[in-house]
Amino acid sequence: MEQQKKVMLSGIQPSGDLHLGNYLGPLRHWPEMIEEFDCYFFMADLHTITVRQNPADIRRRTLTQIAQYIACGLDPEKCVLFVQSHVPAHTQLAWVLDCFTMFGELSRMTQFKDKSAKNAENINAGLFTYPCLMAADILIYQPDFVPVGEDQKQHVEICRDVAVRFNGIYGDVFKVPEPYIAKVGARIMSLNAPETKMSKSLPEGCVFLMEKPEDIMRKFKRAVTDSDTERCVRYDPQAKPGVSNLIQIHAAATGKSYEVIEAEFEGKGYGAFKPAVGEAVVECLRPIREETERLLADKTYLEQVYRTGAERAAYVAGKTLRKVYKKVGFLPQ
Ligand code: ATP
Ligand code: LTN
Repeated sequence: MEQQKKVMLSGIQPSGDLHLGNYLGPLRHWPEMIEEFDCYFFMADLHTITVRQNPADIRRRTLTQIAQYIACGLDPEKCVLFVQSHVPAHTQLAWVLDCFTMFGELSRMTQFKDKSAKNAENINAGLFTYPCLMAADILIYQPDFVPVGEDQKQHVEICRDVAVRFNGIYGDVFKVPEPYIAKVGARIMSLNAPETKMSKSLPEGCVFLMEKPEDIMRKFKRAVTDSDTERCVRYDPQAKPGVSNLIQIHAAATGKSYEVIEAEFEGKGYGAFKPAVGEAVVECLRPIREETERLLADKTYLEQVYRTGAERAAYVAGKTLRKVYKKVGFLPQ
């Protein structure tokens, strides 16, 4: 009998253009998974409106993100690619999960604390219950694994807690998924502030996937290195956060080990190292940018991809939602 494939799911919000942190953290690993697992990858557009957005930007970024997913190697024939808002079962399940998630649990979420500190004038209910929608995104496909960057681990943990709580009351409805966090690249730091993670909200320290090679080189040449007297290329995140981040980026972009990189730049200093990392990144991103541009010129193809994806996703999501509705006692239609 053919063994059933394990299921994997992940998404990224189209709230900013995709950057090197998104790529070297989770996205780069997704294509390896599509052969081995049944994979669902989506554009988490519903999540973006917890912060005020320009509507035209959401549309443009969502479409670009689909093209980028494909350009990074996610073959739409081999995995399910879709837009979150095209599958209403996510929000339907989210409401149910809202009622099984505690105020105290949500108050402890670091992302909520960070984002509400940054947007003090718009601490809306969606920002607070965001983890319930994320739990619904996940649980509705019954995945075994959720590949994300380290900063999302807490959200996957609350999702597991809610699933266990729900299963404890109604029986085994949800599979309890594991977060899956790659070691190299799990946390790419900002190029000009290596103590904070690379993020679109700090654009000078952030390299975007669609950025021109000359802009990428400029950002790497200006990258903050450390003020220690040693000035050698050595991986030591405590003493040398800036250089260690660059080593990590080089390693993730080229597949070389930290030791090989250290040996390659022994005695060469930061002046030679920074442009070399820039070049490695430019070469790593070039095929992705070119393929994304090619795909964006073919809107009909992209539309067909996300329509088919939404149909396939809705079929699976509908099954879980019907089971949940029945368990909680809603009268069947
Ligand atoms: P924000 O600026 O709102 O924090 P972001 O730019 O960090 O957003 P997200 O949409 O939150 O991007 O992240 C999408 C995915 O990329 C998540 O799985 C997240 O863990 C991962 N990720 C984001 N930034 C990094 C980073 N610097 N290093 C590694 N992974 C990252
Ligand atoms: N919260 C995530 C995006 C996201 C997600 C998900 C990731 C929304 N739903 C489900 C994995 C699984 C973020 O901000 N990066």
